[in-house]
Amino acid sequence: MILGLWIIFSGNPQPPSTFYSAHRTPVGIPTKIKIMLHTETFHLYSYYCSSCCQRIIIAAHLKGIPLKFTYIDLGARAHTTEEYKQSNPSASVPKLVVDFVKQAFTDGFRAYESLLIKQAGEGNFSFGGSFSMADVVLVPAVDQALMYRLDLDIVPNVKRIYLALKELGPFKAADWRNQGDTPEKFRIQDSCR
Ligand SMILES: N[C@@H](CCC(=O)N[C@@H](CS)C(=O)NCC(=O)O)C(=O)O
Repeated sequence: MILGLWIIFSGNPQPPSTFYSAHRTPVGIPTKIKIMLHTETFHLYSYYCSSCCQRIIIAAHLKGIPLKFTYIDLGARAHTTEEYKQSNPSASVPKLVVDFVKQAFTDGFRAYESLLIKQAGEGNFSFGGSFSMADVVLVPAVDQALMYRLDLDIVPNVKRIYLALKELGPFKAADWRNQGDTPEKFRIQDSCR
C-alpha cells in the first residue's frame, strides 16, 4: 500500500523542488524521520475526518513522535487556496512539514558567524585575506540554506562574505543556476558560462 504522504522538509524549500520538496513515501515512518525524532518538529496539516490524516496520527503515536497540528477545513476547501497549494501542489491533506533543515542551518551558520567575528574581521573571506577551503565549503552550504529560505540577516558576516564570494568567477561557474543541466527556469542570465 502506498501512503502518498506529502512531506515537506523545513517548510517551503525552493527549487529544484523535485529534489527537495516532497516525497511519495511507502507506508511507515521513513528512515530519515526515525533519525530525526528527538530534535525535530513535525507539523501536520490535518482534517479531522480524513482517513489519510488518521494514518499519520496513528503512525506518529506508534513511534512516539509529537505532532504540531494545523487544521485544514476540507469542507471549506481550505486545501485549494493558492497559499496552501504553494507548499502542497497536490491540494490535499495530510501535509507533513518537518522543520529540521532550517534549524540545522541556523545553528550551523550561527556557529560559523561567531568564528567569523573572531577571524574574518571586515574582510571578504572566511579566514585572512584570501580563499581557503572554508570559503569553498561555505558557499554551497549557503546556497542550500537559501533554498530553504533561511534569512541570512541573522548572520551578517556570513552574508557579507557569501555575497562577495558569489561575485567571483569560480563561484559563479559553480553556481547551481549556472550548470549544464540546470533547468531553464532556474538559470541566471547574467552569469559567466
Ligand atoms: N495519496 C494521498 C491522498 C491524500 C488525499 O487524497 N487526501 C484527501 C483526504 S483523505 C484530501 O485531501 N482530499 C481533498 C480533495 O481531494 O479535494 C494519501 O493517501 O495521503
